[in-house]
Amino acid sequence: MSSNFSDLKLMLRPPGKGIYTVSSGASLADHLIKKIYGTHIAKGWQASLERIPFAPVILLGFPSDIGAGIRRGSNFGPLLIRQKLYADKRFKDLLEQEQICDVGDVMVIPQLLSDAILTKAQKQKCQKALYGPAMNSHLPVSPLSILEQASRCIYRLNPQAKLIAIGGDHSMSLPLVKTLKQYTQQPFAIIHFDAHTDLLQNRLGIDECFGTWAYHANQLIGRKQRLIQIGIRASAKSKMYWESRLKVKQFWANQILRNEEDAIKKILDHLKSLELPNVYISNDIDGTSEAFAACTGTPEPNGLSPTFVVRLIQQLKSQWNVIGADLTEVAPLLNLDRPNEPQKTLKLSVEYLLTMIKAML
Ligand SMILES: [Mn+2]
Repeated sequence: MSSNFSDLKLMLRPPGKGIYTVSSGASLADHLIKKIYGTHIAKGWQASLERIPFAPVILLGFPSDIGAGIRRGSNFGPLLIRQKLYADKRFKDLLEQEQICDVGDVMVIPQLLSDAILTKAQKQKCQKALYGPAMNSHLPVSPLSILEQASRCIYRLNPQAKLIAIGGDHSMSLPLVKTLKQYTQQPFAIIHFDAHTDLLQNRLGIDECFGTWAYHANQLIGRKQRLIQIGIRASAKSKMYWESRLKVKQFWANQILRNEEDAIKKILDHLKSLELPNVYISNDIDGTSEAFAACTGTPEPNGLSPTFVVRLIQQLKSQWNVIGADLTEVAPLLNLDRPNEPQKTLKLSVEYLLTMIKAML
């Protein structure tokens, strides 16, 4: 029990502090953290960690974009989304009612991806940098590996916990699915909103990244059309190719846009046919049309509408146990030249988070 707490305290940082900086950008995080904890930061964060065993929903930030590969910037997702989230009365109410606790950010060394591709010597050097000279050789150092271990610590402290993670690039969903697979007794389906399939087995020889997580997650949950991809519209291969080859289920954006009501019914009918009580939601903001959320690394036009995404998530709540969720690829510092961006993307991100949190309560 206590080692889970002490490990989390080493691997995580207070909200907004997972991005390492001593000068540029530091004031943004300082401003957020002052808003959350006032002047007693260490005490306030400690109190949040101590609520893990009792909190129905646990919020965790993943400020890393090294798993992405084209336009980066989602490392600023957790910080800038939280600025808006903490200003929202609905979120403040959830905090006050102790329905949710924010345990902070994964501490990110921005040049690292996963420990699996580090040399032993490099890992030791980073362990020393992150955790000091004490013997902490059991602790990982790369963002994806820390996320996996931190989520395990959280489930050990609270097996009923429902984790909601703010990214960060989409590679983050794989460690979360790995942990759920380990700690959830029953099989589960994944509702995956995205313009892209993310179904490569590896990308340029890298197994764990934004373009491959769904391939591995699909393997982990046992295929059988349990991975349900919604909003696909930028794929080199056809729907038939992916569905027959990898036994996923896809609902492409063009089909959904023809009749949203009918699409929701078809998706829920498919989910029912799986006869699984549990669902994980992975929400890549680029599943939503570029018109509503341009601040992302690979925006695509003609995508899902926010009302469709929200309504589908709301309907899941009535019949399924939503066991966890993530919001990924929000990159608020991209497309700053567009009118009203990034405020529009951030505002929508808050709506999506609140909808997913409510679906888990
Ligand atoms: Mn995507």
